[in-house]
Amino acid sequence: MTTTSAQDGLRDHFDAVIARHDRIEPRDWMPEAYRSTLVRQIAQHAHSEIIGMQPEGNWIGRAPSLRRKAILLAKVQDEAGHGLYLYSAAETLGVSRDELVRHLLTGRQKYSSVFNYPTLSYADVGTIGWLVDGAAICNQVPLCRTSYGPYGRAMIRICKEESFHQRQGYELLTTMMAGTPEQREMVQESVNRFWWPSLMMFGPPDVSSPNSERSMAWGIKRTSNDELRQRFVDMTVPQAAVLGVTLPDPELRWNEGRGHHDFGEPDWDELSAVIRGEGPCNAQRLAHRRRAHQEGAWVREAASAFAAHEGPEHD
Ligand code: BYC
Repeated sequence: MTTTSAQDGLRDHFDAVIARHDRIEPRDWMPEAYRSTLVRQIAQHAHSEIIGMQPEGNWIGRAPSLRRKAILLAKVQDEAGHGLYLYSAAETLGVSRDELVRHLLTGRQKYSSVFNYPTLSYADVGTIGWLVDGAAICNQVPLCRTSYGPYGRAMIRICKEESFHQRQGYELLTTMMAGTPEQREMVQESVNRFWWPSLMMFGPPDVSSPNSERSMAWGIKRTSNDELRQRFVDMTVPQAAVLGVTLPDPELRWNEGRGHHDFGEPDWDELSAVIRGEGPCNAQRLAHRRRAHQEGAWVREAASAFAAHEGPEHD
């Protein structure tokens, strides 16, 4: 076989795996653009989990009871775990975790826009669980069937934990809604602030999503941004009714003909600005992460020195 026909054979194998919705594995040949798209998306996802620890972590020291504190601590720790599964999945594509962390800290790689909004009350812990984790589940369940094996397998485990997170958020809000008028007001105010940023988590509309077409052709993404956003709205409206909160969108109504809810247009200029680094907390989130990374330097050095001392079998 000539080199060219060997390469054709590898490409045919890749195309056949994608066509039958099967998995590409780390040692399989893959087009460079497929690899770099995966690194971009998985890294962005991993960074989101790590930066996503901050808004809720803000409330650990001020949780209203020991029980709430234990729940919140466990949840925030889970997010760290998700980040680690995802960095590991990205490493199978030939990038190191050091490199990915450097790209986060220098602002070269992104993380989800939703974590650039402040958490102003304890109700935000519940709202993030309900809406932000709820949106994450909608987005991530189809990713369990993504075409890259290590990413799909990481997502299966993450989704199980995310659905638990979503329920804890909903349970917290249910408890607050059964409390005083001030507590109910806190929940409504929090939902008002997080509703639109949650819809923006799914990315720009399909017509202005530069990556969607290729990512869907490769089976990296299984469902489009708009379709997932619609799924999330349809899932959330009845939950809001049970909770007794109003979703802050005057255009939100059931459309019998479509069999879906119609809803208003998110402010796409706001999403672009937050992605560009101009959201209310972008600078604070990155500064905090850089400081934490610096403060953890001695732990990384000690672990490396220990591994070197113990020999390669302990590396
Ligand atoms: N925020 O062509 P598009 C969690 C970027 S964490 C920031 O549609 P794509 C949790 C996009 O990267 C949940 N950037 O892109 C953690 C692209 O820019 P580049 C995180 C955004 O990749 C802690 C450009 O805009 N989940 O669950 O096809 C506590 C054009 O967009 C955003 C994931 O990361 C955004 N919202 O689709 C609680 C899921 N939207 O990279 C909860 C995995 C778009 O070309 N990721 N951009 O410069 C995905 O599913 C996809 O990457 C997206 C975007 C749907 C987000």
